[in-house]
Amino acid sequence: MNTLTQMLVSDRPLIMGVLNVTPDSFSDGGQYATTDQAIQHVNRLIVEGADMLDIGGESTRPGSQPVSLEEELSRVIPVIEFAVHKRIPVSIDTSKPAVMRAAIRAGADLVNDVNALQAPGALEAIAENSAMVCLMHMQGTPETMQNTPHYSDVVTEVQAFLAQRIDAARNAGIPAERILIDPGFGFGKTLEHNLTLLQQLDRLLALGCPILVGLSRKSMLGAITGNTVDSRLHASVAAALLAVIKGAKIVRVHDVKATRDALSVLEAVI
Ligand code: 9MG
Repeated sequence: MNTLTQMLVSDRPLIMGVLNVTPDSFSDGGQYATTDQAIQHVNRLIVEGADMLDIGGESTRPGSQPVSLEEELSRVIPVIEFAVHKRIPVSIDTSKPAVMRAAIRAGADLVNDVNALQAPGALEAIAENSAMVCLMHMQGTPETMQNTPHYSDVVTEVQAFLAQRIDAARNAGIPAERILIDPGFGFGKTLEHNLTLLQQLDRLLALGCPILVGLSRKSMLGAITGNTVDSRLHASVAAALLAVIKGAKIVRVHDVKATRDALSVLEAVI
């Protein structure tokens, strides 16, 4: 059993620290765009108590533009190699099969795919390796997803999509123990959709896979509090705690230390 698998079977909620090696991600765009800046941030996230890191080289924020394979690889691979050397489990945030393969070769333990392995060759890239995968729900694409999100019943539809992607993954030869799921807060959802999903997150537990959520600094928290993206720390911590109480196993966060402290209090009580 590797470190990530061991952590997943523990009772403890896990913190995934976000590291966007990009010039344009929505809340930290440009801060860690060079390899040196990104490596310094790896060290900081580890000191603050991250259980794993999610390293991405292409922004998925609403309206973002795709980047080339070469550019994405040059952004993420040196940072993954450094994180692996520091012995922290690494997730690669990508939807490109070639990046998945290169990241796994460099030591990544998890592929975080906001496109749920729907790209041609993505299922095979995971099936032929032993890495885990996170299948996330999104309505539309990052370019267009916030234009007119629409659902008759958001929880039922997200659940049905994730069930279908779990089936596709299993049919491709990926065992259930290697699959995580994520409702995709903010990915083709209005504030009301996001709130309904958070209220009813525990319904997704019926799918039998650990739940990962990303709420950190998202627009829904800005809509609730009126705060700009750089002032959403407290709302992000509250949202992470709520998600864990509603059944999330992993919270994907920018502010690791504050989330770690809040989860320590929660764990001391429950
Ligand atoms: C890359 N990324 C941005 N937001 C995310 C979220 O909510 N979940 C996952 N799995 N990845 C995300």
